[in-house]
Amino acid sequence: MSYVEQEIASQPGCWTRAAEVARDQAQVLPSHGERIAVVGCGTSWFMAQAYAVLREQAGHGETDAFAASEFPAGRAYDRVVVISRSGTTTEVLDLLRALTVPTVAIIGDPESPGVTAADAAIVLDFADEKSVVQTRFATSVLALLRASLGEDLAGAVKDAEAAVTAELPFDVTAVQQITFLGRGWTYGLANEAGLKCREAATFWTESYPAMEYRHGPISIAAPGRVTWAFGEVPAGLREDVAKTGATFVHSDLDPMADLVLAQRVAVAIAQHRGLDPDEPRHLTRSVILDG
Ligand code: F1P
Repeated sequence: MSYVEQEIASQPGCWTRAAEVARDQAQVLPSHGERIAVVGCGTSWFMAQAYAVLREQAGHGETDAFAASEFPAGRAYDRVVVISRSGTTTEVLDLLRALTVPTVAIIGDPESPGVTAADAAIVLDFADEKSVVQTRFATSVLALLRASLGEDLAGAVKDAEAAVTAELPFDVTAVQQITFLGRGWTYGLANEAGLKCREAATFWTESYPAMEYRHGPISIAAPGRVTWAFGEVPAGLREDVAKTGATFVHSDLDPMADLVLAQRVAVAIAQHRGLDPDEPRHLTRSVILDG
């Protein structure tokens, strides 16, 4: 079994531990009412997107999400939350060193420079990964952040237990393309699901806010292709996809558990293509740029 498969399967237990960390570390996480930004790169950025929507919707305060490289210098935030598995990503470290507002970093590797570059660090070493392609670190961070907003994750954990062994929702040996959709916080999950398939399987995916799909991207839908919606499905969307001949995929699982299914689809497509998902093309565990 590949490392990534083992890491995918371990997510339910990691989420339970992450929710415990949220309780233990409540004093370093953003306070109620603070205006904050959340940043990361790649997968970590997509988790930032999901958390930003959840926090604002839960009434905890204005929350923006940015790719670390696109952080708008000069904006007034009370705190910046940084997500990085490696704690070595260049854009993340550059930003941490440049910021003058309080920072908290959520990091996988306890020995990394990100831990000391931030004013406070929460280390999820139990969720760190051998794989290049992130799965359990990302979802454990989001589990921690959801728990910090007062969510009970027991249902999500139960759904994840089902998702690690459930039958995949379509034939991965026949699918040509997948478009992932989400609304609100699940748009970040859709972005992450799309990235997973590109990274692990060099497979063509796209991702959009669900209501944007009919504004052009639906032209890609066709027999042999899949449209996969996370969370709330806009009225009429299922029917509109059916008319194209594409397969519509949606699950009643917690959307984070549905992401587990998408991670498994990414690995299954890679294996079908004869690729090793632990050795993704052109990728490294962390992007460390010269100069
Ligand atoms: C972020 C990241 C990963 C991506 C790749 C390169 O890393 O962009 O999302 O899969 O491995 O690095 P990190 O800052 O969370 O360590």
